Formats: sequence, structure tokens, C-alpha cells
Amino acid sequence: MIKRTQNRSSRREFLKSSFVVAGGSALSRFQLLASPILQAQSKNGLPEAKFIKLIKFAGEGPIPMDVPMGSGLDGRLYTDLSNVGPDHPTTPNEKFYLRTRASDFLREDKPWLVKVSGATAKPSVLEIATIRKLSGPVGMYLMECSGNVRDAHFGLLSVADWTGAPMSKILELVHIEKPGTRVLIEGFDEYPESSSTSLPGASWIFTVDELQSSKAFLATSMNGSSLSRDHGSPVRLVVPGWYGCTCIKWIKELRVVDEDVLATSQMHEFAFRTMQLGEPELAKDYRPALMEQAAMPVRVEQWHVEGEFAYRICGIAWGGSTLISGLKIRFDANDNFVSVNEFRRIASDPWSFWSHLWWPAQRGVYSIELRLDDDSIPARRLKAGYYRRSVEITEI
Ligand SMILES: Nc1nc2c(c(=O)[nH]1)N[C@H]1C(S)=C(S)[C@@H](COP(=O)(O)O)O[C@H]1N2
Ligand SMILES: [Mo]
Repeated sequence: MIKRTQNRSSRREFLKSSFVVAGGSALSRFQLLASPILQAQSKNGLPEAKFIKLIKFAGEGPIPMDVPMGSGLDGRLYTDLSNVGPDHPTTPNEKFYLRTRASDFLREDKPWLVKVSGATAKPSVLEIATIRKLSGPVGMYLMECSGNVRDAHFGLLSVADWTGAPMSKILELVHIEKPGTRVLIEGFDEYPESSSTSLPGASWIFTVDELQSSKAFLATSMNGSSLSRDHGSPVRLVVPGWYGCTCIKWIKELRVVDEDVLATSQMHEFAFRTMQLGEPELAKDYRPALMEQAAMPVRVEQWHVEGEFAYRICGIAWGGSTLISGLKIRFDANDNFVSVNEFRRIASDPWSFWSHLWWPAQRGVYSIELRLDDDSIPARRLKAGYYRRSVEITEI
């Protein structure tokens, strides 16, 4: 009996590695289904594995995914993350999440101008044509709403390949250059309807240094198409590595403000969600709204492997500024964390993909939690269990 268990666990270790070898990468479900790899495996004497189905996460809201809903400040689109993978690392524009939809008051018949105030020299307005002239491909970046929640399958998170004008070039053009200077970036934010979830007014205050070192840019296109109205047309801010609440849409004004300026209503609204210490009154007491390293499962696959059910957990890791070496996973708060089987990065890394094979010991509801191999890397949300997700296993 003991021998059998031992055999079985070494067999499982072998299966884990052969899954990885067979894939060479975190294969998407579609690749696995379509690929001859699994048939080839059995011919080569490797394990025969058959994909059965996807298992839904338990205890999350019944919310429509990938469709725009509602209007104005209460408008949302939750991105379905269950199919992301290295072979399609960006979110198509029509599925890129929405945290606010364009206001009916937003006018597109007049030429859009971005006012520049408080700078020492001209120009005092920026035309879209000027911003476009300074624009070019800036790369893939991830955006996450700091109010991303389990109930909506954590669907306020997406990646696009952006085109935009680096803020460093814009600031140079309008002569706002001193690193410590504070700049308020304001977006259009007036709506005919009142909101049950948000305050109108969208502006954030940055130092010149923060805008430069984060490589912030004024985006005009995403994934090769002009910004949609809902995504901030004609121009929005993107601050790589910072939460989405700083990525002001429909930009109307860049304003140089005093050192002791008050934090904006938007900054107050998002103080808790961006993990500030209390609710800072002054902009200068506000910490950069950085996304710390995070990770979560996005898909649970059921497989039939050598007469048993096995489960493959696929997930993402994002945020943070240090390259992490690996992840640990557990399925129960009383268990120890074990290393994730496969953790993989892609070039220009807005997010990374991982997968893990798992044989649950019994039927029941399991809570999937992740940690970093390196405990010294800041990951407050991850460690607080914010991205924990549950599955109910009915077949073993
Ligand atoms: N003008 C304006 N900009 C805004 C917002 C807003 O309500 N109004 N919402 C912010 C928040 S909270 C997020 S998460 C991102 C979402 O951008 P998206 O809807 O294009 O995904 O936009 C930010 N920019
Ligand atoms: Mo947000």
C-alpha cells in the first residue's frame, strides 16, 4: 500500500514535468485541444491526457463578461481573463475593461484642446495634432482598477499595446521640467446621470519626476486603433505600473500646482484602494499609486490523466518592479505552500503566465492562494488574500 502511494506520487511528479515539457509553455486550452501533442505523448509512451472541461470559480458573482454595461461613472466592462495566455498577451479593444463610460456631455464636434496652465512659457494649449506628432509605439502595458473585485471575476484588468506621446516629451515642450514640480492632470468628468458608486471629477497630481520615471504617456491609440470614446478618446494618460485610477481619460488640462496643494477628490476616493496611509490631505503626502506584485488563477481545467482526474490551474502574475523568480501555491489555509510547476515570462512583460497540476485529495471547496518565492518583495494585496479564488471539486 505504501509502495503504491509512493509510486503514485512519483508518477505525478513525472506527469507534472511531462505536461510542462509537452507544452514547452503555458499552453492555452485551445492549443491543447487542437494540438497533436497529447496524442503524440501516448505514442511515445508518455502519459495520455484528455482535456475534459473548465471548472468555474466558486463564490463569484453571476456577472456578464466582455460586454459593456451601464453608463457614465457606473458604466463597466469586465474582461474575461479565462483565456489569456502567452499566445495572445493583449486584450482586444472591445474587451479591454471599462471602469467609466464616456459621458453624453462629451462633445466631439469641436477640436479637442488640452489646456496648459501655470507653466513658465508657451504653448498654453496642446492640440491633438501636436500630441500625435510626438506619439509612437510605447509597448504593452497592463492596467488594473484598484477597485478590482472577486465578485466581478477580477475582470477590471487588461493589457494593450499602446501608442502615445511620452510625458517627458510633452513636459519638455510646455517647459515643465523641474523634477519636483507638481502637475495636476485633469480629465473631462461631467455626466448627465448621478452615480451610485463614484464621485465626478477625475484628476491626479504627480511630480514631474514620477511622470518621467514611470514612463507615463499620453495615449492616442491602443492595439493599433484610435482610442474608443469609452477608453478616453481623443487622449488619455497611461502611467505604467500605477493603478488605473491615475490613468486619466479625456484629458482637458495639465496644470502646474503648488507644493502644498490639496489632494484631488479622485485621490481621496481612491486613497484606501491604492493603500495610502489614511487619507492624505495634501498631494505631497500621497504615495505613488503603484501596483505591487500580485498573482491569481484565471482558469481551472479538468483533465483525465491515466485513469484519474487531474486539475490544471492556469494563472497570471503582474505588478511590482522586481523580476520575481517563482511562485508558490496552496489549496487550503492549513497546507504549506508548494512551488508552482511552471512559471513563464514573455518578452516585454506586462504580465507573466503560470500553470500548476493538482490532484485534490478529496471532493470539496478549495481556496487557491499564491505567494512569491521571495518574501521580501512588496505584495500587500497578494499577502492579504485579496486575489484568493475558490473552486469546488466534485470529481477526483
Ligand atoms: N475622466 C476620467 N478618467 C478616468 C476615470 C474616470 O472616471 N473619469 N476612471 C479611472 C479609473 S478608476 C480607471 S480604473 C481607469 C479605467 O480606464 P478604462 O475604463 O479605459 O479601462 O480610468 C481612469 N480614468
Ligand atoms: Mo479604477
